[in-house]
This record gives sequence, C-alpha cells and structure tokens, in this order.
Amino acid sequence: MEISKIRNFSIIAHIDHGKSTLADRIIEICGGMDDRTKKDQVLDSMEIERERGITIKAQTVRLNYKNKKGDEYQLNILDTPGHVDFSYEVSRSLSACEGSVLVVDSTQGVEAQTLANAYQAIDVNHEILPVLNKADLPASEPERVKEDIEQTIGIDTSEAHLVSAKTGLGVEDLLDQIVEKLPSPNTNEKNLKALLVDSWYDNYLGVTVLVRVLDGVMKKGMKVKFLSNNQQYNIDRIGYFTPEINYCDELGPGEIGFINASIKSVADCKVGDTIAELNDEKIKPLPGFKPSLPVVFCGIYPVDTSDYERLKESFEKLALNDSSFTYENETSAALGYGFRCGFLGLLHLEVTTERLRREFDLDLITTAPGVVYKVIDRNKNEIVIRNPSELPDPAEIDKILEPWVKSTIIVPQDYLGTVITLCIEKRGKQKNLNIQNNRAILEMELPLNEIVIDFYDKLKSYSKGYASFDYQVYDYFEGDLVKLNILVNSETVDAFSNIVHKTRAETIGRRICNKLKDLIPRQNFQIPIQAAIYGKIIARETIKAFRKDVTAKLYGGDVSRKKKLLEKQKKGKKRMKQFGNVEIPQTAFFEALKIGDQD
Ligand SMILES: Nc1nc2c(ncn2[C@@H]2O[C@H](COP(=O)(O)OP(=O)(O)OP(=O)(O)O)[C@@H](O)[C@H]2O)c(=O)[nH]1
Ligand SMILES: [Mg+2]
Repeated sequence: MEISKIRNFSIIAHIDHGKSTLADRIIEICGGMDDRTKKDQVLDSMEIERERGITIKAQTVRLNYKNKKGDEYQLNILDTPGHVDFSYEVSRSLSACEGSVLVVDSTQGVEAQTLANAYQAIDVNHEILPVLNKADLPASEPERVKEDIEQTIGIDTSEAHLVSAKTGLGVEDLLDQIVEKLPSPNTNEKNLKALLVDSWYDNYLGVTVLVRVLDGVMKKGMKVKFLSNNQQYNIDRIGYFTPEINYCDELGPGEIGFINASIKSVADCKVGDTIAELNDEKIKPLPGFKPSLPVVFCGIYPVDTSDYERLKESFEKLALNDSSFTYENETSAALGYGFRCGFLGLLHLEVTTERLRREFDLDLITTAPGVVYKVIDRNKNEIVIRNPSELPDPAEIDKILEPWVKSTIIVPQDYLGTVITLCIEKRGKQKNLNIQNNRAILEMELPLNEIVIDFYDKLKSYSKGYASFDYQVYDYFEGDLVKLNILVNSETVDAFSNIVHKTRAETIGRRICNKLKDLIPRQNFQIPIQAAIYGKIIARETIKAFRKDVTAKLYGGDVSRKKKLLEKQKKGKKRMKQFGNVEIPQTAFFEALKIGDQD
C-alpha cells in the first residue's frame, strides 16, 4: 500500500472505557469479521481475558477502510490493555505507530490510566484523537467530560467525536476523522529497518514476531539479523492479522505484520530490537525499549510435591508467551521445593496463577506477595532480597532500602479525605493536589510494599468504587524495615514471613494472627498462632481445639451416605498442607496478608 494511505494507531484508555469494544466495531465496519467469527471483544483471545472482560496482551489488526470520498486506506490498529500492570504493553504499542485514539468513557471522565496513557502518547509525539464513548448510556455527559479532558490533559476536544462502541453510533465518522487527522508514516531510507514490537509462541505458527517496518521492504525468503544479539534468520513466512492470519509476500515501509523465521526461542527476540538485512553493515540500531521489570514476587509451590516437575514445565511454557514473568528455584522449610516468581503487579500475579491452575491443571500454594528489597551490609555490599528468608542477620545489616512509587489517584472530592487518610496509613507522602470540577487529582509517593497487597481494594471501597489509581516504581529509599515471623503451634512457618515497616509491625502481626485464626480450621488440639520480630512475640491468638465429626448429624444406618461425606472431607483435606500436626489450607498463605480495615 502506498505509504500516504497507511494509518497506524493505538487505542488507549483507562480500564473498561471500551477500547476492545471499539476495536470490534471498527473491525466490523471494515469487514474483518464474518458472522461465524463474530464475538464481543474479539481481540481478547486468551480464555482469561474473555472471562474477566479485560485485555492483558496488546493485539494488532490490519484492516482496509474506504472513506466517504471513496479513498482506500490501510489501518493498523493496536488494541492495548488499560490496567496499570500491563502499561508496558501500551508503551511498546505506541512506539509502533504514529497516532493514538484516546477513548474516554463519557459517563465517567478522565481516570488515572487515561492520564498515564495520554502522557505516554504525548511523550512519543503522537497525534492524539480524543473520543467520548458510551453515548448510548443515559448517564453520558459529553460536555462535562470534554471539559475534564481539556483541563486535566490539556488537549483540544472541539472535534472529539461522541460514539457508542456498543451500538456503533458515530464510529464511521470517527474512522473518517482518523484517516483525515492522523499522520501517515514517514520513510527516508531504502534499506530495510524494522522494529521488533512483540514476540510470542503461537501453537500454530511457532515463534511469531510482530514487526513494524520503518524503512525498506521486508520480504519472504530474505536473510535478516537482529542487531542486539546479531542472530541471523531466514524469513520463512510473513503476514498480518485481520484478526485472522493472512500470509503475504512482503511488508512495505510503514506496515505492521508478523514474521516466522525458525526462531527457536522467544528469548532471542528482544522487544524493541532493530531488524536489518543480513549484509547491511551501516544500519544503526533504534534506541530500544526499557525492559519490563517484575516488581512483585511470591513463592509458588505445588500442593502435591510430585507435581514439581510438571509445575516447572508449565512455567517454561508460560514464559514463552509472557516475557514479563520470571521464575527461579526456591526451597521453603514449610512448603518444600518450589519457585520464586516475579510479576508486573497483583493482577498479573492473579491471572498467571489462575492460568497455571486452569491450563495446566495444577494445585498450587501461592505465598504472600512481596517486593524486592536491597540490603547494604556492614561491608557496604548490596544484596538483593526477593524473599524475606534471604534477609541477613540484623547484626550484618547496615541499612535496608525499599522501592517507592509515584502514584496518581483521581477521586471525587467527597472522598478525598478518606483517601488521603488511607494513603497516610500506608506511609504515603502527598506531593501535589489539584481540584477541578469536584474531582481531585492527588499525587502521592508510596512505598510499593504497602500497596501490593490490598491498597487497590481498599481504595475502591473507601471511595465507593470511584477512585482510580496509577503508579510507577521510581526509586529505592532507606526504610526502618524488619522481618515479621509467624509461628503456628510454636514453629515458624517461613512461607508466612514478611518484611514490614517497624512502625506497622505490631498492627500487621496482630491482624495476620487474627486472620489465620479464621483461616486455619480448628483441630483436635489447641493451636497458638504468634507473630514475632527477632524472637520477640508481639501478637498472639489461639485456635481452640475442636473435633469436627462430619457424620455426627447422620443418624444410624445409611453407610453409603456416611462414606460419601467422609470422601468429601478427604478431598477437602487434599487442599491442606500439613505442618507438624497442623493442617493449613492452601489459600491461607496468600489470604493471610490481605488484611481488612475492620480487623
Ligand atoms: N453501554 C455501553 N457499554 C460499552 C460501550 N463500550 C464498551 N462497553 C462495555 O464496557 C465494558 C468494557 O469494555 P471493553 O471494550 O472490554 O473495555 P476495554 O477498554 O477494552 O477494557 P480493558 O482492555 O480491560 O482495559 C464491556 O462490558 C463493554 O460491553 C458503549 O459504548 N456503551
Ligand atoms: Mg480491552
């Protein structure tokens, strides 16, 4: 396609503002979906994306569009995720295109990720088209939301379209605006230069690399090299998604598509890498992307120790499709052999463990999530701590550093007080506050370890669901941190250990004990649950003895029913882990740290 007729753009927005639904309507209008393949949020192809109604992985489609004047265009659309954990997907999508369609739910307005994503698009010099979605809903307030966009983001909304991604209202007009207002790609050179946007393992295609051709032409059969590692490949197949797979012979300048090149491992495909022709010595690499770094870590253990190998294989498979997920061996005195795994955030952790349970049919124990600390020891060595058990003896520690985030919280003014109280309880430092039209934009700095567990849930409940939140890790600072141990029946269960701020240790310790008292079922002897810092007990609860006889309420004869009930109880037991004499349910390891404000 002639380069002036190409439009490459990302659809960006806060979570649930309707990006994937808008992509559906665009695909439909451009004839990319027939009735057979038609479904809602067609680009959300992972089972877990469909079930939860969220986008995790950015997706690209190529469509042909004929505008009202009869001119034909090629559109390459990148649907992106809205949740903060996956903002990395947004950043690399943005670098593959020239413009962004910024979707804002007209019943709500600018939210935290609207701001964060809009700023990312501004940073890469995108032309941004604001769009007001959900026009079909009675609560739609386009004028208020336009003003909101102008005031908070500072972009002109005089030509912003009001659409309904659900009914399709206004979407064709939006497409006309897109081809008219968004710039076409530029090219100056003849030699091939392409950006490696993404790579994944596809069961059907094998290792698949999403590329954006910047200059020159990428052809089937061509020999190419990846500049970062100098790997050489022969392009076996080339194509694009509509969303179905379409093969073609070449991708010209400005085009986005995929290649297969007998690449053995996704690990060889560095996102942000530059691809050039094999014998081209002059080509200069593109600046590349910042790698995505896991910020939240937890231990994952098989309930049944014989599942260890299977778990390892599942991780290998998972990592093929998810370069942000990391894992390494770990052993726990309480849980045996397992892995320490790294994630982009709590949602990423949740969906990954859910996929393991489901796709690989594994019964797992997930320990409480924590962040990465840095210890400077007495000899000034820096030690990276991903697991509380790695914390050296206090006598050897000079200081402990913890990661802090810069966050933006957008909340109706009525809830501002409670939200600030929550942030302060979490050791937050207020940096800035702006109030516009009864909505507060609050900038806070917070320690990451205070927000990974339950901050988001609390923020939502404190604000009746109205607050939105975005954050970025920015630096490490010294903190007065201690290791909190939990003893069940007088024995430390290392999987419950946690690194906490000294001023919060007692409260957290008390809450964990209290929570465990409810999570661990009564057994036929008394079980003390204690929290301790450096051997000093700071909290205690007791689980009273109780013998649960499930058959007690069955009178007399019916043996088969009795058997069934005992079977059922046995099954329930499989979900427990035995510690000395005590059985702890598998969910307790994760849940214990989710401590509500009522405790
Ligand atoms: N009434 C109405 N509902 C809409 C409209 N657009 C989207 N929705 C609904 O809003 C919800 C979220 O839509 P999605 O398209 O999945 O939102 P998204 O922005 O892709 O969400 P993430 O990818 O998770 O960030 C779904 O239940 C949609 O049916 C609209 O124009 N009108
Ligand atoms: Mg989506």
